Amino acid sequence: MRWEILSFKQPIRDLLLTTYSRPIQAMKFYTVLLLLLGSLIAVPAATTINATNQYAYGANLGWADWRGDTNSGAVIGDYVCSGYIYAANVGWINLGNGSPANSVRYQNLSGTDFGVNQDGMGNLSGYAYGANIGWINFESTGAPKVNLATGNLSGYAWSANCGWISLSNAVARVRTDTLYPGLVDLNGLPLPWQVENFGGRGVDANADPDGDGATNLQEYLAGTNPNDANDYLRITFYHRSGTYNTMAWTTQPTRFYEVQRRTTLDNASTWSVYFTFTSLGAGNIGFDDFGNQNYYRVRAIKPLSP
Ligand SMILES: [Ca+2]
Ligand SMILES: [Ca+2]
Repeated sequence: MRWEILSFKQPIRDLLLTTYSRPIQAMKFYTVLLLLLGSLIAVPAATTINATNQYAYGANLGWADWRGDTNSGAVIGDYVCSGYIYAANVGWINLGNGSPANSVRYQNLSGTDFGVNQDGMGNLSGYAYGANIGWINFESTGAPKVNLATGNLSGYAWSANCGWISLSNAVARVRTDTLYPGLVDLNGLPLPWQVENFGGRGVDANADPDGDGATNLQEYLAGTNPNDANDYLRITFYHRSGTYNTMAWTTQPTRFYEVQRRTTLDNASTWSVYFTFTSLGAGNIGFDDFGNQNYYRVRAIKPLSP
């Protein structure tokens, strides 16, 4: 039996990790690794908040509608939040203008560069502002957070004037349907991701500066570091015993993974989804395969993509 890890639409050199040979096996077994390219353009949404899960609550504030008037409601992003929450008792609350001065996250050091940040793991921090109630602090004690798998918000924000504001409770919660990636260039790379990883715009999506065989766009989609040659999506283990196969791959805690399968590598055979994991960061699978020849690949899925 022989199996290989191949790249798709990439030089084989860098991803051809291991080839095993065993004597006299009827079945040939190949594994193939691929990152699928996602959509290229993200248009700023009027709000990302779910239409039936939109209310936070504060005892001294009452209900706060994160969809606002829906045209300028809250936008929860990969890097920053923006838009407005509306509470009947205190009026509009501003989560930030969506354009942090450093193009990545608000610094919250001045009244012109304030807002609520998302740290990439779902944790929310920073300041929102309401003209009638002043600053609202998203900080560690209240542990405000967006669940990257479900979009559900949890924890509390603190207002000196209104006390704790609950983002989820027994009867209502705030949920975001998507995470806004920021302005996305035609090459598919969001502006804040480019600045965070390369210090500026104009990054070549097809380049591979760390030489690990994954392009910058593939690294973005897989949530890996485009400047770390040891960090890229790859199948790391495969073993077959009888008809039972076990396989493992590198993971990120911010990604879902999907195993796909097809019977040949030519275009007459289409990839079909073999198994999709519903928990973030799942990195291995065991399964029976009775076929004569199958090819497998692992896809990283960025959750809550617009
Ligand atoms: Ca790379
Ligand atoms: Ca890398």
